[in-house]
Amino acid sequence: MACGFALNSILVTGGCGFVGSAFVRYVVREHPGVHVTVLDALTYAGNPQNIACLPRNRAELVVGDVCDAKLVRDLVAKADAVVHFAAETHNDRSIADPAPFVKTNVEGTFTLIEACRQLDVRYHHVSTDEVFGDLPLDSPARFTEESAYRPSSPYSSSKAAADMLVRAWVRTYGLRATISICSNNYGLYQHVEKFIPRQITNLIDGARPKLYGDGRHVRDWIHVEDHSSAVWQILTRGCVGETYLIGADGERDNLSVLRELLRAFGRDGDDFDWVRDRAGHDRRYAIDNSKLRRLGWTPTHTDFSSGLADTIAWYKAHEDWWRPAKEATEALYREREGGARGGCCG
Ligand code: NAD
Ligand code: TDX
Repeated sequence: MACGFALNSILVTGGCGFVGSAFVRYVVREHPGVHVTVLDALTYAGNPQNIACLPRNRAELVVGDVCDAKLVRDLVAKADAVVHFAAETHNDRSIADPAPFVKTNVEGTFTLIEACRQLDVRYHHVSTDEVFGDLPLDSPARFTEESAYRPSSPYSSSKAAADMLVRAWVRTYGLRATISICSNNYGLYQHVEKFIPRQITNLIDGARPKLYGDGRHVRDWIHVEDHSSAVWQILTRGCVGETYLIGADGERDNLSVLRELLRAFGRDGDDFDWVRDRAGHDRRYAIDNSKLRRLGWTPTHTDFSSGLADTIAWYKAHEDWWRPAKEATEALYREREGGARGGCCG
């Protein structure tokens, strides 16, 4: 399988979301010869402000759906490569209403890979470590490229289904594709529904953070900038047909992360609410990133405390960005949590 790839023009789906927009900003900043076309449906999670600072001659936004086969084909025809971030991404939403997850994550991926195979365009698929299900708390095991797919939630099963389509298109049609599987991202521009921004914005508002279950669930945190550089490395240096795991050795349990946030706001370590656990809540994720390191990638934002401090500072300075989504997000959470107490103290 061929390694190494040069490009002038890329199509990035979901480029107005958290991770996709970080990638677009990264490419515009680090790779001046590359033009980016963003295809984004601007769902509740997409915000054009995330890329508004970029020059129009470098990054152009097309508002549309990845399930729109004609639009997708027209855009793929103009690109040297496609990087597919667009997805429905929140586990809690997927439990409440799985339909959009199957539609966007499975049918959207199908639409893109069909266009890429018909036009013979290089395709990079962005996936998540949640496709592997979870690991026990009391074991040093980590996910590798050989781990079995065992997704737990409607979200992760729709992502796993999409990965399977890509793998089959590689083998059957020779689609020139790579897949990356990343752990939990944190950083600027993350929607306030997700764990870290939800708690930061609660603390800014003087409200109590919310912790699910017993708080011992472990996530392997990576800064979104490191995810961007890893995707670029795989897109340009990765071997077609291969899957690469992305992670930065950042395992932390939710209670420790929450206590670090409370400390940063000068609040007592117990000043939060235990709330009802997520159904099917995965216990632990952990990534073995050896294969990607062998490809020449190393994470640079490895000081989690300093990354978290920068993230807090950004949310404090950008209330205009997150405020419009906050109340509606908390209203959804109030419905989900229904006043119930958590598994630990409830
Ligand atoms: P996000 O929810 O912040 O953004 C998703 C983006 O996709 C939004 O801009 C939204 O408008 C767009 N979108 C949704 N449906 C669409 C459709 N039908 N057509 C076109 N655009 C559509 O998500 P994110 O956290 O940035 O995640 C991006 C990708 O990275 C996803 O594929 C996700 O599975 C993967 N990923 C995320 C993380 C993480 O921690 N955030 C970790 C690993 C992998
Ligand atoms: O209020 C909360 N309290 C809480 O304890 C929220 C919103 C979450 N949690 C817990 C649940 C998880 O154990 O925090 C952890 C992180 O939750 P999320 O931010 O919802 O992330 P997670 O479910 O781990 O999935 C994330 O990482 C992988 C992204 O949302 C996915 O899109 C990505 O694929």
